[in-house]
Amino acid sequence: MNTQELIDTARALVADDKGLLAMDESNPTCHRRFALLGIPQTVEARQAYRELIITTPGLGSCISGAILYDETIRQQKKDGTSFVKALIDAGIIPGIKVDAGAKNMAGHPKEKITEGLDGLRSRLKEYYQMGARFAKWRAVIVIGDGIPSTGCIEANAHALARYAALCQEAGLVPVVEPEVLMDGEHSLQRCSEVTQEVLRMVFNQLYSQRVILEGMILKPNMVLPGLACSSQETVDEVADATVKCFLQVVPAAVGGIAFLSGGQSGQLATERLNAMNLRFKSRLPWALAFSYARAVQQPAMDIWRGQAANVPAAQQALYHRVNCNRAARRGEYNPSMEKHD
Ligand code: 5MM
Repeated sequence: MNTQELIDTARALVADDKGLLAMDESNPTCHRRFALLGIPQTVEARQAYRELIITTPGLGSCISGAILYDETIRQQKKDGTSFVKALIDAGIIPGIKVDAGAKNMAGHPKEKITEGLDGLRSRLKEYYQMGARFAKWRAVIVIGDGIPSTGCIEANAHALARYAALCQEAGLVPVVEPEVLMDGEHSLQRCSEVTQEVLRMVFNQLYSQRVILEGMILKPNMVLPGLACSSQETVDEVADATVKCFLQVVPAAVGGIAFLSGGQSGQLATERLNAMNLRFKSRLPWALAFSYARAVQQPAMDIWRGQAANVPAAQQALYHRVNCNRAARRGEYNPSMEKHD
């Protein structure tokens, strides 16, 4: 294991106020999003959409790394250039989602366990040879009556730590993603308690598995009230609750934090990230960055709708969102940017 290479990659992923672009939707997720817009659910459409993203002019000025999916990392642009080379040429580090998805957890109704450890060592070796320098694994935690259970949190945290250790052995920076879902009626306070409990367990397990914290990135949820909660806190209240929670449980050595958007609108995900950086950046031990999928891609997909003629406008919409999020990393985003880029 080359520890310095891992640390350098982790640093590069959060350097220059850039963020990660999550474009690792599995085919079923990608198809669900295509279906809503009447886009054909075919390999050709998936290739065309991913080429649109990767060739967005200026993408590399706001995005440090792109998380690909197994199909995507093997694909090429129409001119034959591999997506991996196109990303590297744009100054973007290729990454890869390596979990096999969140499945129903035996004995734990309504809870999920992420699978994918079997054979992971050899898959990571292949991805490294293909040019990936970081990887991602997502665990899903649901808040509800009597859940999450300790058994679910423990099992997911253990899998995340086993995955992270294997990544570092293979020279890949692990992006560790324990996502507490927004679905439900729970309060912001409840989300904060659950997020803290989950992160505590995750870092205990990372420690047990001897993961080098400087050579990893944490990809967490923000601390938010459930989507169906009657009380929806302000942007500043969310920023305060999120930073307060993380200061309690995330070790200062961690290479960086890159939030998932989790179903927030593009603008709200930007505003909340901006508020955290505006209010706290100078006092935090880690960078607060972004690793959004829906919150940066959705406007572009809505414009594209599978039509080649819409590619330039869709790329502008994608660039606009990543540029707003880069501003949010500096605490310099202003909603007026939504009208005049
Ligand atoms: C939570 O999802 C991750 C971040 O995306 P959002 O910013 O939209 O929340 C994302 O990387 C996610 O892990 C992949 O899109 C997952 O795709 P699958 O198809 O595995 O659910």
